[in-house]
Amino acid sequence: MEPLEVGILGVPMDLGSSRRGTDMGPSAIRYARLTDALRQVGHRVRDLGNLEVPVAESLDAGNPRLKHIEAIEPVWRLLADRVARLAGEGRVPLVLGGDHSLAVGTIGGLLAAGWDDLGVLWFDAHADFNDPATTPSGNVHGMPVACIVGHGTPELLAHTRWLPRYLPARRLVMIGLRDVDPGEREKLRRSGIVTYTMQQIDELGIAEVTRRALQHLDGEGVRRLYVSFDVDVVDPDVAPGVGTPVVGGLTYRESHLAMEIVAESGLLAGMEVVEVNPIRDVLNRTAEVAVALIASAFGKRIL
Ligand code: 6HN
Ligand code: MN
Ligand code: MN
Ligand code: MN
Repeated sequence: MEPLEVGILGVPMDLGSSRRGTDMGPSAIRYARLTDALRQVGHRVRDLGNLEVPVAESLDAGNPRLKHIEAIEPVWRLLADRVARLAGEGRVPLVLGGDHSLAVGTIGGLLAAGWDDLGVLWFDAHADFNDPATTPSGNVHGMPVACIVGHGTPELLAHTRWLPRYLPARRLVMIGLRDVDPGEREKLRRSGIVTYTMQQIDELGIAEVTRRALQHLDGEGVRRLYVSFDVDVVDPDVAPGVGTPVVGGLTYRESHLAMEIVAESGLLAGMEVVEVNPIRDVLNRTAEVAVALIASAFGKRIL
């Protein structure tokens, strides 16, 4: 991989989740020596620090079907500005979460930067395609995909009016699904989003699935790839420090192979790693896995 100018941005947010702790994700990932790992691969790295995010205890959650949205939306807008600026400077944004709701800000920022050839690989145990009508929890980290592609109730989409446009649903591919809520299922099937469940990964193998996903995005005109990586896609035995663990996930090597294939595609233009929750971890194991995965996505090779 060519040496890149990587810009790291932390988003210490857990307002989109009902469990505290993902606000400490950026620190945990930095503590696992992220910049060293990227520099060893040959990239130039600049860490721009963290965004300022309100603390849950200082707020009222408000609407129980859209908790903390009044505090989350300003974070989205701030994050989108910062990501658009990074992209405008020719830097590759690397965003550290934080709960997955932040993806609306990062992807919104890339759209604002004029990335018309953008496609997204969404690694996640969950579909994150709920809206206030379907949510079982009221947690916004279960809704970012609905916001990004503009499929949701007007109440939800009212909070996305600052987006320059929505991402076409066919430019987002989900990999690793194994926990989809009943209300998400039909909506997802009709959405145009391409999905690969754990069953398909078991049958086809992660290499074939990742290649098919990239091939599909290529056919949609995607030339810049953004990886939204929810660490709960990895099996909880490997990555226990997450807010919403689901058994039956990717092995250590499957998740790495997917990132190695992403690197080989030559299309990686940005990445976020979200839902690392050090409070629930065994030592700092999940952040260490996250750093190893980032290194693979950014071109680290075994030989
Ligand atoms: N995440 N589908 C569940 C919900 O509450 O909507 C879980 C969402 C988890 C979200 O892990 O990013
Ligand atoms: Mn409102
Ligand atoms: Mn997620
Ligand atoms: Mn998830």
